[in-house]
Amino acid sequence: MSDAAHGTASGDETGTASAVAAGRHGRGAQGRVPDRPADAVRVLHTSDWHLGVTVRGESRAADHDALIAELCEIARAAAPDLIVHTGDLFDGHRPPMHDFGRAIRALRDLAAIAPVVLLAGNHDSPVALDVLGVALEDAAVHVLAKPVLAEAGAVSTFATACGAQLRLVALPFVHQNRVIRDFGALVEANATYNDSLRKIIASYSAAAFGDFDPARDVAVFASHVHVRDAKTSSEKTIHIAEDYATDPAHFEPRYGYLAFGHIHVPQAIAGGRGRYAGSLLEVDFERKARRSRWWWST
Ligand SMILES: [Mn+2]
Repeated sequence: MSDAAHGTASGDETGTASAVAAGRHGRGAQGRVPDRPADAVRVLHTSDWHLGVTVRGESRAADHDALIAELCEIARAAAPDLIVHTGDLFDGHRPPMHDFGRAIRALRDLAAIAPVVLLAGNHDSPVALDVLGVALEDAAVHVLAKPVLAEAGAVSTFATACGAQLRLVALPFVHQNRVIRDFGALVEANATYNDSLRKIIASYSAAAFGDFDPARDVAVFASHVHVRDAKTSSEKTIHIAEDYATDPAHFEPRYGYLAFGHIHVPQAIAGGRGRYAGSLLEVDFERKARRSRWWWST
């Protein structure tokens, strides 16, 4: 249980859906989620749904429906100030129409509980997410379909139940071959990916902390990125080679919570300052099934 003071967001409070349902983390609202200190900001963090994925030729749609329903139930009980989805909403660049509908319904349901920010992962097509954003224009869903310069919408501010201002800094997946195209004014052509990310993150932080008051504000950084030292599952490692890993030191200490997507194994990262929420369901098929998870910071 976190005792996060006003002005901080802590990633201490975590759990699986089953652990929450069993009340292992304390008696919270409806007996399902932990109590929140009156002066804490709460962010529900989910990631890597991979809607449309098939495993050995089998659709996972029924599993997605069940897990999304469970997630919505937890969100209702947790009453977060913000819901962050850190990317790979879809498994493919051309999501099947029924998965597009599934995404619209799910995000609309979540947005009825708290504002939702969705950022693109490497599996997401910017065009598909742009269209999704159009379909959700009337809902409290902020879709970030591709990385942009800091001043073009990387930072957004949300009111919270405790009166703190929540400042969310969101960086969608930055493709290694498109760093120059997306951030040409900021990075050098011969720089390493990690060094380019350092500059991009620094520019985002400069925009976020310009008038930041730690007594009043809480800052959260969200991204679809491979952070160095992340533990990966046995498959698909070619996409997440350590050469392209981002140094956690790039995320300055004023961030109260770091919300990451991309690595499917749920885990604490960056010295415990952040987390990979992990994939909603098993998409990298392994012999030993792993439980789907999500996290929140209180
Ligand atoms: Mn993924």
